[in-house]
Amino acid sequence: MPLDLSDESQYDRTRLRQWAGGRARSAGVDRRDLLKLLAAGAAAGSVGLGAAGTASATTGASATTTASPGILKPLPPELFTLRGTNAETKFAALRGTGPLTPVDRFFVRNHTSTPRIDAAAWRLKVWGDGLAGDPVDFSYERLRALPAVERTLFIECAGNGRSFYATQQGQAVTGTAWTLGAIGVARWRGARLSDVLRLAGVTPGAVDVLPRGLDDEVVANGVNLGRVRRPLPVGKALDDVLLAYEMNGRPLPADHGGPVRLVVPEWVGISSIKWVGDIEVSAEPLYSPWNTDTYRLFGPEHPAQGSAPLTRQTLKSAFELELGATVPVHRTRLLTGRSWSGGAPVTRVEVSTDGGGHWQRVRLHDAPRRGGWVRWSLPWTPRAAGATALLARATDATGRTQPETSVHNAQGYLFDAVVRHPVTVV
Ligand SMILES: Nc1nc2c(c(=O)[nH]1)N[C@H]1C(S)=C(S)[C@@H](COP(=O)(O)O)O[C@H]1N2
Ligand SMILES: [Mo]
Repeated sequence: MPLDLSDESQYDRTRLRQWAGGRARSAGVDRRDLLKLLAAGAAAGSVGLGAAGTASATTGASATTTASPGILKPLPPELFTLRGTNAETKFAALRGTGPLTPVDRFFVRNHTSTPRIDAAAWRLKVWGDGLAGDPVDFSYERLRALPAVERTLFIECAGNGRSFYATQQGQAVTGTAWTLGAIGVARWRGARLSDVLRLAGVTPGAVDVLPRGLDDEVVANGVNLGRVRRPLPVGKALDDVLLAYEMNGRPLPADHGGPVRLVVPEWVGISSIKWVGDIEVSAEPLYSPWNTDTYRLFGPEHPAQGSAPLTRQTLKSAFELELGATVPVHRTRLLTGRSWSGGAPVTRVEVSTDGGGHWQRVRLHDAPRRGGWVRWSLPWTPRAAGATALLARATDATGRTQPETSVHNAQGYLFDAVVRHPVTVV
């Protein structure tokens, strides 16, 4: 039976074997450099590329910075927490905002900084030995003239929630110390990547596509990793991926990849390459640092060479309230929050206001949707003063519920445990 590479698990197992056996090609990084990095990573017990431009989450206090990152939009402190080159959305700032995250509070994750790219001069070059012929160029106008699709989807960093490995589970991880705000949901409008690939002459022999950003090259541990890029299996690329040029009804803002970015439904944020400038279509399997050294699970709980490259995001819930908020006793307030998953729609959410002793099912305000989130609410009247924890626990359509603890991995990806949200009743 032929391999079905649109099946993620088959794809992952296959590519992992090929890469470990030296049969997948390195896309743009010298193999000696990769081996050097892998050796260094193994010696350190983890792989170190995640350290580029990031704060360590190994300490209880999540590191934040006030230095101005290379982000163009305003980052007022009531909407964002700055973390290195990145800006995390404050969940409290989402209260009352509706199902879509407004652009003024949508998180930004930049490996380097936001480039300014003129849409009129922008070109997308599609090339590679997985095409029938020569490279094909698409202008912004040509892309916009293709049939447009619109979808409401989250983009979420694979490391969202990472800091809770340290603060809640006492485990060291590397990478940006996000709390839960490295997610946003937007209405994306764009062309289908499948239409572009077909117009470019993709052949049945194509295996991987490699979209690459026009932002600066990334240097980590003294090694130039080149431009941000991560291979996608051709099955996913031809399935539901967008080349988005609008976000929430407006031209895609520069910080979110304007003029054009990929939006890869339900998959880890790194798949959704911003400022895409070219796409290699390859008849050979490809790897880049973003599917070998990072965005895989490493550590004692995982295979020695690491897990398969990450694909889908996991299950999470967050309250629209500051961590450590102070709330008055005996006064009823409406607790609000959101739950989401890249696996299946969230169908049930339960909340505990007494540190996990009792749970109640909460009212959902949105129909469960793939690739989106549901808003929920619960009136709460604190009965006694003192410190407590609010917990929210989501269950998806497959019956999967957020666990009490998340399986550790060195780079702190895919945190899915129920978060204990501290509050003080006064
Ligand atoms: N070209 C490029 N694409 C990129 C990145 C980047 O730094 N450069 N960051 C990735 C990561 S890790 C994430 S989580 C998302 C973040 O998208 P946002 O900044 O629009 O929220 O973009 C992805 N695409
Ligand atoms: Mo990310």
